[in-house]
Formats: sequence, structure tokens, C-alpha cells
Amino acid sequence: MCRICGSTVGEFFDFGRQPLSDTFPEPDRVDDEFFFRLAVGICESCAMVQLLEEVPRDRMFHDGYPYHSSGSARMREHFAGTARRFLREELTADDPFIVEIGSNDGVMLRTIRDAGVRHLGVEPSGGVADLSRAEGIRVVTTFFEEESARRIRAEDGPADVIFAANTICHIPYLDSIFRGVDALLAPGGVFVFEDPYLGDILELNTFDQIYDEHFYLFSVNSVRAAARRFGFDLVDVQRLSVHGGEVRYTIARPGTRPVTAAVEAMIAEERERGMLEHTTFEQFGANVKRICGDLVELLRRLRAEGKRVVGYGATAKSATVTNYCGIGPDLVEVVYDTTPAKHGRVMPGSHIPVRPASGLTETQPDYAILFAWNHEEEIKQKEKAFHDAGGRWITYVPDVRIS
Ligand code: DWN
Ligand code: SAH
Repeated sequence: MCRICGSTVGEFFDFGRQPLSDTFPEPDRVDDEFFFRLAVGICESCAMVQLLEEVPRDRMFHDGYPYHSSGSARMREHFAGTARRFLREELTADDPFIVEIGSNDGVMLRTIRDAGVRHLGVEPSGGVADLSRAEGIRVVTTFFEEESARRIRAEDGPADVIFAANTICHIPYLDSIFRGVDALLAPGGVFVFEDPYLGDILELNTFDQIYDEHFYLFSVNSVRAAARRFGFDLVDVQRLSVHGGEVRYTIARPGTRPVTAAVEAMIAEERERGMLEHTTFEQFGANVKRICGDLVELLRRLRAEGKRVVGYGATAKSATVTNYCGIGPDLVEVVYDTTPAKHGRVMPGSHIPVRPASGLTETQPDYAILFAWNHEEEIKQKEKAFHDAGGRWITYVPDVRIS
């Protein structure tokens, strides 16, 4: 049943039993991993693409949540720019107030703090929330939902901007989110969120964007329908190139802001591209199987030739690739990553060891699969020595290739 409108959800791909994508077990604790059925479908009525099974939120977002948003220079720049735009265009009233849902380690709010503007991060994962607090950012360690939003409104007053990046698509209970936004948002305020775009996922075959935390894969069409259903207008959309292609949605109370032409234009484009037709999703499923087949074939061949293959970037996304395609330590001996919290642990489900990124050039393997393909430019530049010494990158987006 659709989490937004209650209609039937037509399943189009089943990845089978999958682990939590951001839980990296200690090597001797792999027996108590949590698994669920990762399957994805589209609502026959409102076209919202969503998972069929929901993982309880406290299993995913807790004190040990390992993802640190500030780990990428490009993302730090992206969010500094986002904050500057809010400061320039939205936070211009007397004593403005901005709330961020899923503020993580403070990657966006840092710039707001520097400007001396009133702010609050709402972040349930205690570890990353503490990191931002240590930098003087104001954060409450809790889930954003109707109740917490009402509390914030009572204590801090209305928010001129409510922002969320890569977070709203993680939240199945959008009804409660919108009721919370309704309680907290100033009459002329905006609710802005950005998430991976279904159009880009279909075009680039980035099936690894599908994992436990990504409950929804948004399109402009489905977000407009959801906003309307919960009493808001989708007033603007903007494409972003980060994380493999995203859309930033601007939502306001009905009639308070003009709707830009971009909204209708993108919906028309989605219709033309067949983003409402079942055959499009069947084709996507066929592409997923082909890419996995090609990748495993390549890895087996390299293995047979005696080559050393590693992974780079212990991303949440790579949990789907390794576990669905069946890639274990026999094919990829180690995954290198810059996140201290992931070091000495093993990858979810596949149990490939995770080690510090310095190992790439120290051990100089023959090939590295770029699991963090969304940070390709930054990583290839940083790890230039690997390539210069003859190392080669393997990618699987949008097809399996050695570069
Ligand atoms: O939606 C989400 C996004 C924003 O972040 C969350 N559900 C979880 C997480 O997803 P992800 O793990 O797929 O995100 P990234 O940004 O692709 O992860 C990059 C990984 O690669 C991190 O573990 C850090 C690592 N890394 C590295 O080793 N060297 C990253 C860079 C930039 C590097 O140079
Ligand atoms: N905004 C950051 C973090 C994205 S990761 C970025 O774009 O890089 C997703 C974040 O959402 C995690 O830090 C997680 O703890 C948080 N989150 C999940 N459910 C939430 C909720 N209901 N309210 C607030 N944050 C939530």
C-alpha cells in the first residue's frame, strides 16, 4: 500500500534479502546483522516510487550512524553555497530563523552559524549531531516529525526556511513531516529539500541509489502530488549535479509564491520520457541485471588473471551492489575509505574489510572499483598517484567500464 495515498504499489524490482547499508559490523560480530527484503515499486495512483518494506528508523539512525557529510570537499562547497543563497534570498527579515532536518555533522549550518543567524539542526543520529554541536552549531538530537516540530515552534517561533538534503527521501512518514512543516513554517516561509532524482537514476541505471535509507525515489510529478495532498504547493524545482543527479524542491503554502515554469516543464518531460509507464521500470530492471552480470564477469576474469582488485568508498550505495550482485572478499579483497568510523569494520552483508584510504597507494592494487562514483572527479584527483603508477579504475555507472 502506498505510504502517501494508500493505493496499490506495483512492485518492479526485488533485490532480495539485504542488510542495513550503513551498519558496518566488527569482523567478529557478523552473526547479528539485520536483514530485510529490499523491493521497490511505483504507486498506481500518485506515481510515488517507494520501497515495499520499511526498516524501523532507530535501526538506521542512531549514535553510531557512520556517514559524515563533510567528508567530501565538493559537498562542503555545495552546502556552503546553499547556505549563502538562503542568507541572500530568504533570511532577510528581522531576526530570521532556519531549521535543518537531518543536519548531520553541520555541513550546511556551519555557514549559517558564521553569519550569526538563528538556526536549529534536527538530527537523530547522536554521533554526528555531537560533532556539529562541538562547532557551536545549535542542534537537537531527535527525529523531525509533527510532535518535535510543534515543540520547536513553541520554543523558537516560526521558521522562515525549513531545509533538508538527502533526508526527506529517507522518511516514510511524510504525512507527519508535512504536518510538522505546517506547524513550524512562517506564513510566507519555504520548505526546501533536495534528494536523488528518479529521472537520473533511470537514465544512469544507478540502482545502487536503492537501499534501506532511500525509502522514496522522488520525481517532480510525485512530489507535486504529495505536496498537494498535504496542503502545500510545489513552487519551484532545480536540477543539481551532486550525488549523481538530484532535484531541489521548493514548497510553500498555497498561493503565497508564484509557481515557476520549471515545475510544469519537468513534469511534461517526465511524461515524455515514460516515467509513468511500467515498461520503463521493467527496462530498468533488465539493465540492473545486465550491469551486475557484466561486473561480476569482469571481476572473475581479473581474478583468474591473478590481478588484485579493491573497492574505493564504503558507500551505503555499495551495499546494494555487493550484496545483490554477489561480490564478496573473493572478488574484491578490501574497500578503502576515508571515514574513521568505518575502519577495521567489514562491509554490510558482503563482509569485505574496510581500511583507511591511504592503503590504495600504499599497496597499489591493479584495479579499484569506484563505489563512490558520485565523487569521481574529487577522488580521481586525490588519488592521482594510484593511476600514475598504473592502477585502473572500474566503474559501473552507467555501464561497466575500465577507465
Ligand atoms: O543519502 C545519503 C547520502 C547523502 O550519504 C545517506 N543515506 C548515506 C550516504 O550515502 P553514501 O554512503 O552512498 O554517500 P557518499 O557520499 O557517496 O559516500 C562516500 C563514501 O566515500 C564515504 O564513506 C566517504 C568515502 N570517501 C573517500 O573514501 N574518499 C569520499 C571521498 C570524497 C573521498 O575522497
Ligand atoms: N543532510 C546531510 C545528511 C544526509 S544523511 C547530507 O545531505 O549530507 C541522512 C540524515 O538524515 C542522517 O544524518 C539521519 O540521521 C537523518 N535523519 C533520518 N531521519 C530523520 C528525521 N526524521 N529527522 C531528522 N533527520 C533525520
